[in-house]
Amino acid sequence: SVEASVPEPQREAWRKHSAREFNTSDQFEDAVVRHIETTLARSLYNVDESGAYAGTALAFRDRLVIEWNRTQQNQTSADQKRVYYLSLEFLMGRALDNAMLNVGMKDVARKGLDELGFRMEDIIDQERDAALGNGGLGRLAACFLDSLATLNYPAWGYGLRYRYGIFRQEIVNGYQMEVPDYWLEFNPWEFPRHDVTVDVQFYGTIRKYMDDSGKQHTAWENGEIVTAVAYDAPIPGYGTTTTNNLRLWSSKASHGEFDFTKFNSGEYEASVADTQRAETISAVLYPNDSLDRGKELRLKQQYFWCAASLFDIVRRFKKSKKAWSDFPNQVAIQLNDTHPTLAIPELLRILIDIEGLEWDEAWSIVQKTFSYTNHTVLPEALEKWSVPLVQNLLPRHLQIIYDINLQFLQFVERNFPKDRDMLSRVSIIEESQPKMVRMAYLAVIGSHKVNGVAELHSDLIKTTIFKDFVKIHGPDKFTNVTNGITPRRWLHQANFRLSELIASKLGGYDYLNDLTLLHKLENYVDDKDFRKEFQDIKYANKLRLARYIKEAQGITVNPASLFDIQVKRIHEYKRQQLNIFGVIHRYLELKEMSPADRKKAQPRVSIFGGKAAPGYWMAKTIIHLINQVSEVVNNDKDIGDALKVVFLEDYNVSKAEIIVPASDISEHISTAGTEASGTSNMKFVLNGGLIIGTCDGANIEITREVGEDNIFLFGNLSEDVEDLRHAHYYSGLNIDPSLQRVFDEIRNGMFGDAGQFSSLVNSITDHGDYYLVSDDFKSYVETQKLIDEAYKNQEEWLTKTITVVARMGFFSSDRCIEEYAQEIWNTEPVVPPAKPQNGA
Ligand code: T68
Repeated sequence: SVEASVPEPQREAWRKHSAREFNTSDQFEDAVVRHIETTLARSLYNVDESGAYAGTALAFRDRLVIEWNRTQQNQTSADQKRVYYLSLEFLMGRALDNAMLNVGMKDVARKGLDELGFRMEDIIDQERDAALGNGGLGRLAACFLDSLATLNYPAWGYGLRYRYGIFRQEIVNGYQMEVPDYWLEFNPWEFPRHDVTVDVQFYGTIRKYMDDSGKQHTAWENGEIVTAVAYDAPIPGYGTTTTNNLRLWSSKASHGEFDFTKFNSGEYEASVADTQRAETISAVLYPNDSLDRGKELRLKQQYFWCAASLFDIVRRFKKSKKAWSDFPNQVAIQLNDTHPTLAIPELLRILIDIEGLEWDEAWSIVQKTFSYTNHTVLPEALEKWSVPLVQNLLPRHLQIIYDINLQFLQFVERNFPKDRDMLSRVSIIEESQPKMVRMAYLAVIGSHKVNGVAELHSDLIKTTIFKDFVKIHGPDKFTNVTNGITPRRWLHQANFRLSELIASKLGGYDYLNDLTLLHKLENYVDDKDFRKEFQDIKYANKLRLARYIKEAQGITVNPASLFDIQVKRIHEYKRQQLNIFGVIHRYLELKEMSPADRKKAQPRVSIFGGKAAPGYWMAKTIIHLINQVSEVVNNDKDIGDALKVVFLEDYNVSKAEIIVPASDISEHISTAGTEASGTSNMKFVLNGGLIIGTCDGANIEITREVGEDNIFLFGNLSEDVEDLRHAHYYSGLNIDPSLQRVFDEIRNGMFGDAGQFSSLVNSITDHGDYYLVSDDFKSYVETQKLIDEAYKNQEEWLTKTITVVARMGFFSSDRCIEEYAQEIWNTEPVVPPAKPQNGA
């Protein structure tokens, strides 16, 4: 704790021995060798790259820890409002390269490692990804942590320390297989805090009682207790000493290893089983990215994490001895989607049942404290929990939810007496069989602000899922914060040569802290040397990816081809099927050409990557089709370099860092109105790739920034989607002959057993084509033609790619964080303390 302290007479000794930071490569080598020889008990006779990675990571960790402690002390004494970002997912990727960059000692480390006989790149490559997330939502949380620290906001992330992150994807005979990701074997970045624990209750009973003064109380008791143990990881900012905290909770049985009453009465196995049941809570990340499955263990995870985090936040607040009315001035809690919505009734429970506040005061504190980010309008992804399930697991919370609902519905009834249906439409409780708790409604009602993640998306939530709530609460409660990405990882780390080139023109790396400075690059669009270097960098990045493709998939691709990349979770709404049908169409056209014409065609490599949720058969079928097409096309002697198809196994953050800088074109082709924002679209463009995309999510704002001439848009607009679906239902589909041909060839077995793909093709031809593949196919294929043509003019293409990079300043996650801080959290940065001399 911050108050506990050594008495003054002994402090001198502490200061004298206080940890020293390495500053030279010599000191760095000292630290590495010491860690390898003592912490790891290895030596120069048996140290390999993994050992050198461990030694390097531990050396940098030492430096981070010093800044981290200093930051935490400084933020506590600054006594300002803290932001708590509650997210079930933090898709962090690797930490070492980022730590080196932010600590600012990468060159020192490079030299040191070289002297010890290792290559920096190989060492960085030894680290496993921290893959505690599914996709965009989890990676957004990671970018936000980076920006919060960089901008000196006092902010903590709270999440779960899963023993298994997102599964590792293996492709066997063209099919996805899932392998558990046990990532904790060696994780130098986390610090177990065995002294920071919270006991979390489940099940149990409710007792109402009256105290001596006649006041009514409610107690929740006799439940099962599971202990949450904190594991902390330092989050260093770039260009600042601010180092924030990411606290992840791990579950374990309460009261030590075993229930000793059972142990003593001979029920040894039962005791071990209890222990394992407790540990199961934080064991595994659910791998569904846009589907709500309503599993009890998932609800347990959510409550376990919310209860532990809230207890921790309240404990910290109570140390300040401030009045409860000050809570919202000290604490802002951001709910990353509805996953942490139970934090709302949990804070009410703490304030009312434990701290003795009245409902109205507690409710006002809650609403001022929370804000909620929505990431989807897809109905199947909106979280609902069955009332009987919640009743059993969290009986007190269900009561509180009913109380919130009652107050809310009474308010609605008073204000909208004529709209009778409104009550059932907006009720937190859906009157179905069984009844369901609508978590998004609870999150909206319990928050003071609700935001979408791109302009179109934020407009859509106001006109669709939250339409009634706009009427009830007024439009000001709803706002937009368009997503962003951290340029440190997604430009400087992933594409160092480009970052270096930019810095050489902009007079240094200030642009990494103010991405809008990129606009100055437009002055160099016609600069011959700049153009040459820009182009060389793109080629080198493509070469690097080509090498990786060869090594990982055994496929030879020509880096001079147009690289067309779609990497993201596999989902029908993201329409990888549209892409692969387009590839098949291209293949059929190439087959028909004369060899001379084929030679003239623009060579292309179609690259796919992404995981399917293990139970999502259609997505798995799409992966299978891509792999089958790859097999046929890549082995067709007629085709050669004119077309290659690659499915990159096990797409993750560290692979994205290789893939993203290598695109000529990337695909963001969701059915209009379905992709809330997308963030990889921003990453690709920031690295000088162009987009083929629909008018969806952040594509629209990217278009506004880069200009319509510098993006390839196609397809129907979101306002037409409903009519088109209606037309499919009542007048049938309109399948373009070119698409029909693709279907015919699939059904004729060109890509193997047609039965494997019938459900996929039939979902379009016979089952309504919900995602409008048939409506957009023609325009998609035509736009791909335009791209082939445009790419042939390499000079114009280059101008476009330079121009788009210069215009991407808006999409930094730093800008997002400033918007959240000003519009939603009402927080200020805390200036980090000056570094003391001698590194103490
Ligand atoms: C994504 N959502 C959006 N969800 O799809 C994407 N969902 O458009 C947006 O850019 C991104 O969020 C950031 O705002 C997700 O990634 C999930 O991963 C998810 C996980 C569990 C349950 C539901």
